[in-house]
Amino acid sequence: MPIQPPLPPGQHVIEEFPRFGLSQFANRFPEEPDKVALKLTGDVEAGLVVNADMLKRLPRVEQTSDFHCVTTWTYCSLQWAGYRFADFYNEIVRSQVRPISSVEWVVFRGQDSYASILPLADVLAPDVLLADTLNDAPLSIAHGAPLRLIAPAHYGYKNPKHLCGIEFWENTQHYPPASLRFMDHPRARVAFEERGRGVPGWLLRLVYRPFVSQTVRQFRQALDAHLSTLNQ
Ligand SMILES: Nc1nc2c(c(=O)[nH]1)N[C@H]1C(S)=C(S)[C@@H](COP(=O)(O)O)O[C@H]1N2
Ligand SMILES: [Mo]
Repeated sequence: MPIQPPLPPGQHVIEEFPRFGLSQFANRFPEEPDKVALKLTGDVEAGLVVNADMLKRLPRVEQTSDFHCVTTWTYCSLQWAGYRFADFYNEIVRSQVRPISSVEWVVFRGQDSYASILPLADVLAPDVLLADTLNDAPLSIAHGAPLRLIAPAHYGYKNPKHLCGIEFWENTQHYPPASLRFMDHPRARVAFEERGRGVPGWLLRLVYRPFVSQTVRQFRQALDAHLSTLNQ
């Protein structure tokens, strides 16, 4: 057996990668899981809608990373592929959208109306991807079709699925958190156990852990029901 590197604080490994999230999103699904249409707005000089062909001009990258949910589960060694956010920013955003120089925050929005925010400096890290495949297959509806953010140094809630919009802002006033304020740390770095805001990470472990199995079940049942309506 290879020696496993230590897990981040308070995490444990699970054997299946679940569809997961806040329960109010269990029954929401992308309307267009096959079509990339990323609306870029915010404190910018020009808006732009980016499609799959525009992304294809960027270098493709592959990356294997672990995925850490704030509720304490970790799924190891997922193989994502897509585009580096930094390449997307440097090649498309800087030249065609032209954010004002004081932009510091990036808001990511999903087709299911989920949203998350991260500092621009954090999403320019080389391991942050706009991913469109997982383990060599196009992203499924469960895991983020058609495109999702992968930011492995940050908890799962900073990795929005079904991306349809990215906004570049000077401050955080345009961002309504999907969850309660204490649940939404501005950076949410896994290594520093930044699970939430104003509450210690070790305490949130204890608060969240009891809800994991029922959430997994709820998300699985909702997906099964959704897929059966699609197949009718
Ligand atoms: N669009 C969207 N993105 C989302 C969520 C969601 O409900 N909707 N849940 C977040 C949370 S809390 C987690 S842990 C991960 C789960 O990703 P998975 O369903 O691929 O396991 O997605 C994140 N991104
Ligand atoms: Mo999560």
